[in-house]
Amino acid sequence: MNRFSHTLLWLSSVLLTIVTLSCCTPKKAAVPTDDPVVEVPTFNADSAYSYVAAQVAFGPRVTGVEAHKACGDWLVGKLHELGAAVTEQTAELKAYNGDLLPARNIIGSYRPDTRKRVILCSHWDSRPWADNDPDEKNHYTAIDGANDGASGVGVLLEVARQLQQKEPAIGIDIIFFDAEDYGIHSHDEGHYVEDSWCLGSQYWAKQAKKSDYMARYGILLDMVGAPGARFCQERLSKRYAGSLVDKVWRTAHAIGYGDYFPLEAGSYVTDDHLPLNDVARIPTIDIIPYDEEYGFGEMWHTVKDDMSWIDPATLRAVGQTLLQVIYNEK
Ligand code: AHN
Ligand code: ZN
Repeated sequence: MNRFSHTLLWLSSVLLTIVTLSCCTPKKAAVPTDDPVVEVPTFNADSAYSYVAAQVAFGPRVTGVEAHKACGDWLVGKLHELGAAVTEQTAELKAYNGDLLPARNIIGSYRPDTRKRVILCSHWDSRPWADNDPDEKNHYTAIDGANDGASGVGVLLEVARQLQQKEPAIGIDIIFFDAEDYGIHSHDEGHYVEDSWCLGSQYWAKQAKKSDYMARYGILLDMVGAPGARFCQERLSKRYAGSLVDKVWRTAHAIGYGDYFPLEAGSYVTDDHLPLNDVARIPTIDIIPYDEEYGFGEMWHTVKDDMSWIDPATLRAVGQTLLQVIYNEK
């Protein structure tokens, strides 16, 4: 062997080694991650629907009336039965018209021991007046609030039932706010008072601010039951908790509910998420179907807001998205 062929042999063996090494080195993408894929439970829309119906069956849950008291007791009992640690916050809150309201915020906590917490919330009271009804003789009639009130609570009770069956990696506080819908009657403008809506959540947020309570974020559900609902991205949610809006909408699209969650900005809505963001400083979003053309829908604050407006498919789109989000938290 001469010197030249010696070098050639050496070179080819080096090359072979490089080729062999490079083809056998695992690619980065193939490295297994140490995060196991989480099994997310399946939301039962019929169960959620039955929880909505059970609330509506009490009659209008106007803060202070008998049906409100009875439904509040039922909610406390239900959360307890579903394995939550239940606490109640009661306060006498003054409505814009001077009515003194015996308000109850009802809270069901899962894993109350951990500091890693997420809030899921909805209001449970129903509006005392159908002031948006096309028929003016209904303007002082209380509404069923099947969509406006009971739908969000129904979805959250089904989430609670799932939490009882499978413990999440984080703590969850389910909060049912009272006296959201006692806001100024639209034919009573002479009585204008600021912040007449969301009295229960305003109270809750003030107490939370005084305590050492904290949560990573909150998700508010409002009117999540109507057929074909479109939850555009409410603007205060985007402003206060933009990355959470992205996460929730991305999740809805990933599991096939993109039609319910268009990637479009909605309007600014004064709702229970405002005091949570502004006073308690917990980044909170509102899943609410505001539409530029139809507003909150033709049944909004009318006597038509009854069970005929509740579609289990919409409850499922919202509930399954919530489960997907919370079971993926660490
Ligand atoms: C106002 O109409 C000011 N806010 C809408 C919040 C709401 C009322 N949600 C349900 N009913
Ligand atoms: Zn309302």
